[in-house]
Amino acid sequence: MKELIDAVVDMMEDKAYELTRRYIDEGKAAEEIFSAYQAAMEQIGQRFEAGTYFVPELIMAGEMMKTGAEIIKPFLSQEDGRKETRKTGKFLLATVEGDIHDIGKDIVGMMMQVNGFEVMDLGVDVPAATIVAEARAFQPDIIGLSGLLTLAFDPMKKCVDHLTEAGLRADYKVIIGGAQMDRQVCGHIGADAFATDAMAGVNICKKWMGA
Ligand code: B12
Repeated sequence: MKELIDAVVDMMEDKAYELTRRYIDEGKAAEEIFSAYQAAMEQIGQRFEAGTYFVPELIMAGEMMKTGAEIIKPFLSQEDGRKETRKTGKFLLATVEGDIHDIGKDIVGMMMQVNGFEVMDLGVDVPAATIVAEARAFQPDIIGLSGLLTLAFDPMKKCVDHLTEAGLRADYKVIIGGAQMDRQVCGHIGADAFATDAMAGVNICKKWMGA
């Protein structure tokens, strides 16, 4: 996978998609190809922090990740092998207010669908009040909040607090996700669980649903 990671990190768009398709043709697991993109994003983030990459590179990286995910997507359901027709549960998903990162969120939404969840995706930069209102309407089993910025912690907490104030907290499980999440952040926000990768999140949600 190193060749793919390097191609993404070096912004060699065409080469990255060509390798993605080739790996799929060779029968490599879609999950593994995903991980390569994620590893590349990690390196791009480090270059951004070090001041050698700037916002245009982040934007380009975002586009590459999305296109890569589109190529991989059809093979994820095949990989699952047993496309579930039974509904696992209802999942409401949003990137919280102040945060516009949506690549990870979209992957989570996609993985949830592949695993039988009915997903409602509210998009990015979604205020807590909107999430609570949409939860009342959609009646999900689980609310998934995404955020990549440390600045997203407070809006996530606000969302959980709003649910509590509305007397709805016990009605939903809340899972938060994003690379920065850990047990301590989860406790501060008052979520039921956290995940730093999509599959871990899916497994927690499936367990909650007894699936
Ligand atoms: C691409 C990118 C962007 C793109 C986003 C494009 C898009 N459409 O999403 C753009 C250019 C817009 C961007 C903007 C900014 N970014 Co940015 N960005 C990134 C980068 C390089 C990759 C993120 C990514 O897509 N990763 C790949 C996905 C697949 O991984 P993921 O998001 O972690 O998602 C996985 C898991 O976390 C989990 N997950 C995610 N959500 C959820 C939700 C649930 C419910 C569950 C269960 C799981 C789950 O599952 C996913 C799949 O496995 C990261 C660096 C990094 N290493 O993360 C910086 C990074 C997140 N950005 C950063 C910053 C600072 C910014 C800006 C402030 C830059 C600026 N000066 O303008 C702005 C903020 C804009 C805003 N208000 O949100 C910092 C954040 C630092 C911090 N501590 O807050 C990072 C960490 C870079 C860095 N090292 O400094 N960014």
